Amino acid sequence: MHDPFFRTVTAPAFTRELIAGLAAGRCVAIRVPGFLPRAVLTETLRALESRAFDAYGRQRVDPPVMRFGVGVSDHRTAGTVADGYWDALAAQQKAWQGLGLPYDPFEKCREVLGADWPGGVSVGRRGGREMGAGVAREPNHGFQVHFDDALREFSGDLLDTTLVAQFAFNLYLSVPGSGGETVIWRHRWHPADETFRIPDSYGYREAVVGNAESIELRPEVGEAVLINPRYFHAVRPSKDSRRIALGFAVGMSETGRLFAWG
Ligand SMILES: O=C(O)CCC(=O)C(=O)O
Ligand SMILES: [Fe+2]
Repeated sequence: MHDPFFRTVTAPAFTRELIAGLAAGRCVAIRVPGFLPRAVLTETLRALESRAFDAYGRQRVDPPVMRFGVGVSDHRTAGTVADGYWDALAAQQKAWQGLGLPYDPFEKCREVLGADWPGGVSVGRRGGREMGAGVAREPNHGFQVHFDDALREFSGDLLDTTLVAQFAFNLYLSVPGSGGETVIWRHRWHPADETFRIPDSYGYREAVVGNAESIELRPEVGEAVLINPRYFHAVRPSKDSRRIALGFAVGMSETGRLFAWG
C-alpha cells in the first residue's frame, strides 16, 4: 500500500503553500530545479573545488563526509552546543571570505528559499548569537541511514525560539553521473530503532527501516531540495565525480518564522 502523502513535489519555486505542506506532512520533499542562476553555481563550485575540505568527526561520521564550514553536529556535547562551535564559526567565516566570492551563497539560498514566505528565512540564534549559516558537504562515500531532529539531538530548544517543524535544505553544486542518490524512507524514529544504531555513529544499520516505503531522489546540478529529515534518509556512495552540496537545517518557529542553521 502506498501513502499518497509520501511523495516529492517538483515546482518552479518554494511557495508558501508547498513549505506549509511539507511541515504539515502533505509531502516529504520539495524539489526546485534551477534554484540559483547557473553562473552563481559555477562560480561557487569553482571556488570550493580548489579548497581543502575537512572531514566530520571520524568516529561519529564513518565513512567520512568531507565538508567546508562548521556544522553544529560536530560540536554537540551532552545535548548542548559546546563553546568550540562559536570559535570554529569565527574561523569558518574567514575561510568563506577567503573564497573571494562577491556574495554569500548561503544568503542567496535563504533569499530565494524564503521569497514567498512571510518574513523570509533568517539565520537562527542561540543565546543571542547567530548560528552558522550552513556547510558545503561532500558525502562521496554516502551518508549512513539517519534522521535529523534538533528536538532529540539537543536538550531544550537549540535556538532562541521553539521549533514546530524542521527541514533539511540542500543545493547541489556537483553530482556524480552514477550513485549519489538520496533515499528517504517512510519511517520515523522509534525507541526500538536504537538496537540498529551503529556504535558511536550518527547512523543506523539499514535494516532499521524494515520494509518501509521509500523514495529515491537523484539530485541534479542546480537543484535545491527541502526534505523532512525526521524521516530516515541516506545518501548512496558516488561512483564517479564529486558530490558537493550547500546544506543547512531550517526550522519553523512557533510564530511561523523560518530559521536556518548549519
Ligand atoms: O545530501 C543530501 O541529499 C542529504 C544529506 C542529509 O542527510 C541532510 O541534508 O540532512
Ligand atoms: Fe540528514
